Amino acid sequence: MDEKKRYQEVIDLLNRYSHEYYVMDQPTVEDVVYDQLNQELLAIEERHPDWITSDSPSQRVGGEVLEGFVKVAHQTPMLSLGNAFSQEDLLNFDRQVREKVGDEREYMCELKIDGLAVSLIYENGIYKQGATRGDGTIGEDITANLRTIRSVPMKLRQPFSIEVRGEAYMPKKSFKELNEIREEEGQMLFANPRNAAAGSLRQLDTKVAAKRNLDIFLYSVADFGEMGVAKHSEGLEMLADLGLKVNKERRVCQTMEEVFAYIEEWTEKRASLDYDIDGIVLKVNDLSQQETLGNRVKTPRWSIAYKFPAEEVPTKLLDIELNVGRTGVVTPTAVLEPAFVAGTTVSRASLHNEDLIHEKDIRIGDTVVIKKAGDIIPEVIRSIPEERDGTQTEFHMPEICPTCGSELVRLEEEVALRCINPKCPAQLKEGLIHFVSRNAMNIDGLGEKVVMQLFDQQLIQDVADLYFLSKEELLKLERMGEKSVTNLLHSIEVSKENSLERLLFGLGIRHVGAKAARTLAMKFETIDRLKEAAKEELTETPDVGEIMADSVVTYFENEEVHELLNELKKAGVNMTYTGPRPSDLDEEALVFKDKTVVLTGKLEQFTRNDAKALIEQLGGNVSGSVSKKTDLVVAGSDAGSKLAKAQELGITVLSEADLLNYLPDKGGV
Ligand code: 0OX
Repeated sequence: MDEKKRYQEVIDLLNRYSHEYYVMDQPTVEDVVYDQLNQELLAIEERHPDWITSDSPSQRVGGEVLEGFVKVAHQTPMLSLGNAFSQEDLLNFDRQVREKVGDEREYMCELKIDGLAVSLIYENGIYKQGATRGDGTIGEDITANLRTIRSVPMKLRQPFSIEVRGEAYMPKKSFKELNEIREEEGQMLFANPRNAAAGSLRQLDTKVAAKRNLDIFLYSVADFGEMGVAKHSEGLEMLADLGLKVNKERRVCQTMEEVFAYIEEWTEKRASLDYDIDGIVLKVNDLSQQETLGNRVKTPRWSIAYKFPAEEVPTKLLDIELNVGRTGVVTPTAVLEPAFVAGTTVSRASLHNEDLIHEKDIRIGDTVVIKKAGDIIPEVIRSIPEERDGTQTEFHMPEICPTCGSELVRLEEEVALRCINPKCPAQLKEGLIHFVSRNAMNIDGLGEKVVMQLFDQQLIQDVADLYFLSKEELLKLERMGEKSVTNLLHSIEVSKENSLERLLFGLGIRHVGAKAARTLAMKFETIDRLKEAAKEELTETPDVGEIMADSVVTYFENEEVHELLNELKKAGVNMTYTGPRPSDLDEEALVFKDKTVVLTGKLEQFTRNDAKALIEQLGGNVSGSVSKKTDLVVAGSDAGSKLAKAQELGITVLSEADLLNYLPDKGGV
């Protein structure tokens, strides 16, 4: 036989056997048959290296060493899921669904695989790109690492161009084996299969990823509607028919009773699965109903995740420490004998306030039960009084601040005790940490540890001092070399240009969060105008209530605040709003007012986020998928199915150049 033809035949056979083994879990041939064919493949490829294509099974073993991960923009945002923690939450979800689409709704119930959301792009049926979810808009290109997963087909059964999404995970067995090997080799152990999967997919050496035995389940398509199916369940069958691995434990339910029965069944059976699940996903099965329900910014309204109750673990309460926060609130914190809960070791947990400690009858030295609320925040749930041996002691809040010694006060209607000394070092420190943090002045290279050192060595007392730090002073700090000092000074310099809302938020005025800071900055434009604003003027601002207005007025009445602002001004810190300003545009300029706009293809002049911001500034809403409700589509180069769909539906298509014309400084607006 013609060798080229045989080469293709061998590839097809290997792909078929792989599918039977890795996807269907139903092998039809002995391992030796597979191995022989594989040898034959390698021999042919050695003779004809130029024949090797990226979909050859030989390409799965890795070998490529990457320099880093390239960012990729998702054409359709990769959504995540809202959470439900009780039957009540699920009934609420169902009620909201029925309010919008009527009582005739059915749900697909799926296991919630505890892995990493990924997307796979196939072009004409050939695997082209794999990416992580990232923030949902921009992820990382992990094409090579995902290729090493045997159940990811390199070629679909039909030459479809689709983007499928699913969860890459590490089976429990592979995780156990991996950690056993790592333990023998004295390497750090992975906390759970999820972290191990994430670590494996972030390997730059694809050979390492190839050895990690990862697996995948696919559960959606960027746009199921494009595949000509009417239901999510039909879409999943189609994915399976294409050769993709779809979890078979799914079930369509007509009533909430059926949904609860499914949840109960899997709550019991989850331990017997060979992969971790952390809940159940509910999806409205009808795709047109999904479209009616639509999406929030990051989560769909047609789907929700029920999370299994958190794992509860007993441990010892060794001590209760006191922490003084930025606003002076003194919080008791549990110091615990380290315990492993939901994937990480927990050794501290907030106890919130004295009343709660007494309500839960928690004493120092007790055996207590801990869990992670929402699987993230460690919490002491209760004590086990039966385990007391008489050495336990009751806890009482001190009357004075543990840091500065001034008397603690309980403000009206608050449970918390506060230190109201504005010069309390603990508060000043926390205030400084807040000032430089990401949502405030965003000073890179100024982490908590550096701020603490600067403060403890009395190099800074207030936030203005940051702007008068010298190179010599910084070089004296621990672990600060020439390079980090230069970088830090640069970041400090850059922060002077921040728009006013960052400064306002950073100052830590009570009750003024990041959002309110933006609203205030946008309305009053300069800090001097805000400083003079009367309470009435403040409460006229959207989102600003009485309490916040009082707090702002009181803050700016303070003589010390005036001095601080003068120092900041002297340092050259900007105190004017320079962010986007939709109110500048008159109504006529809002060219996209109330229009739903979809972005597709590659844009050269804009990042996706900038294009989105511009459209929103011009009154529009940006949506991820093209439907009858879409008013406009902006198509960059290489626009694919969305453009085709827009044309099919007769929707107006704009080019990137059209969009550029709307830029305020291009005279378009
Ligand atoms: C899972 C899982 C996650 C994705 C965005 C809208 C619906 N971890 O197993 N997400 C989804 O679907 C979401 N389904 C799943 N089965």
